[in-house]
Amino acid sequence: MVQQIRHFIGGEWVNSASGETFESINPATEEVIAIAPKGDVSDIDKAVEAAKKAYTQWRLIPAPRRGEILYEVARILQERKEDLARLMTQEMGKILAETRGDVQEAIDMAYYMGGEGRRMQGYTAPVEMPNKFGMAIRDSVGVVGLITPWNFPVAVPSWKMLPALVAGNCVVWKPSEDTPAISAAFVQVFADAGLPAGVLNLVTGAGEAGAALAVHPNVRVISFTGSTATGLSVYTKAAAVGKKVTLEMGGKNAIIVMDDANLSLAVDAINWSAFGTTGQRCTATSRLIVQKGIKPKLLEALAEKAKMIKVGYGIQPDVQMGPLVNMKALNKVASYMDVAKTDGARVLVGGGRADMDKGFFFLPTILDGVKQGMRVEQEEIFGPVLSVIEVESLEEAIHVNNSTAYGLSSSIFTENVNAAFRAIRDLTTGIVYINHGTTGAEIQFPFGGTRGTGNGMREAGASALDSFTEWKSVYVDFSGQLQRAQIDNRE
Ligand code: UN1
Repeated sequence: MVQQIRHFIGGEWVNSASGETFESINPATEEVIAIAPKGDVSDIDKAVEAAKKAYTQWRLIPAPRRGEILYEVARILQERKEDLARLMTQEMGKILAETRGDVQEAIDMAYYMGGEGRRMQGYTAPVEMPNKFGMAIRDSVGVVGLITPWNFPVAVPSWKMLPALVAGNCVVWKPSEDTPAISAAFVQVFADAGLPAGVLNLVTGAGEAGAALAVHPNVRVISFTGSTATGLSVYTKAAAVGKKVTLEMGGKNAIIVMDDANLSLAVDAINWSAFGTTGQRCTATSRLIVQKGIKPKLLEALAEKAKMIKVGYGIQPDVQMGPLVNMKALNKVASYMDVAKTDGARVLVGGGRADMDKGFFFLPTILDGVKQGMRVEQEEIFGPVLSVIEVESLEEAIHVNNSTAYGLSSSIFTENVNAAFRAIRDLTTGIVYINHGTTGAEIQFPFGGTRGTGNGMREAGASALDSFTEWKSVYVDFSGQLQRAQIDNRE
């Protein structure tokens, strides 16, 4: 059955002003699962108007009460977890175990941010004058615009909308055009949890709607997760009109395996981090930097494991890896096989489409003989492709890890505590793992990357509030008289 999706604006499910629609395709079966309105400037205008109107009331609701609505969001998500997970698998392809995990991240975040309703910590500091009090408090910013990707269609939006909402902002959300159905189902949870009309608005569609949101004069903040090309374009447009922007873009994450590593631990972690979610995580491992001594044994074990991965429709319980999200992604990943061969790399495992009647399936792929600086070692492929780079030493491994345009996540497998701590000090990524793969970040710590991965902001943890609040410094003079020796005319 094909679902009919609508925008959610001012508490109502509505069609596009233009009447134009687009299809959402199941990447495993190529069936149309939903038809959604293609939002444009006028839909964004209406959504921002609704959000602006709702903001006058929402900002005045005490933060602990706002937090209680988020607890209710968490409870309903828990109740609908299985249904949401299945819909997500149908719409974007990752396997059920992963889509359940995606919903769980949003549940965790809803409880965490619900708790921020009773913290939202600012600070006080002593002031210079007698009978005077000073404090810095977090204030809401107004209407915020969220632009999110298809690969974590519930978790990643939750990292943005939950802190935005608890801080007292109203939201206009433009999700990826690959996932309108799961986005609408997620918004329904907020409506059912009692979020007032207009506080959260959904406009489905493609780049046109996102670009309109990025430049809208009544939107103060844009938070974006997605491809580097789109992120930089959103950033440029939004910055030109003075908005605060949070960006989370590409990754080219590596696992370093030292000669003294626990082999079976490393094999499991690499397999999961490289091929889990079909390699379509910004945190996925796409480079294996391996010390010479352990390389033959490690590659042999990895190749054996990669060949065993059952590729297929993620709704089936025995399937371990789903399809790529769409035909464009499949063509992109496939095109990198020629790039790899031309540059002198060798396909050890996989290297092509999986043999299926339908769907955008690609085999788990390991490329050996990759050298630092090759395109497959530098560019984000966003598929199940692992490039293997051999190194001599820890210093060389760290150098290779740090020499990309991105800086999201990195990992080292070693049993040597000195090597581990040197790596913590010298790996220049926003997230570092010791004896664990590059995926699996938890919501209570800052999430984000250095260099081209972002623009210095962080999501998740208490730092998430930085994107969606302004500091307000407050001075209360209770002396009852004009005090002349102020800082500005002190002798
Ligand atoms: C992403 O791919 O955009 O750390 C997010 C992880 C997940 C989040 C990934 N918790 O792999």
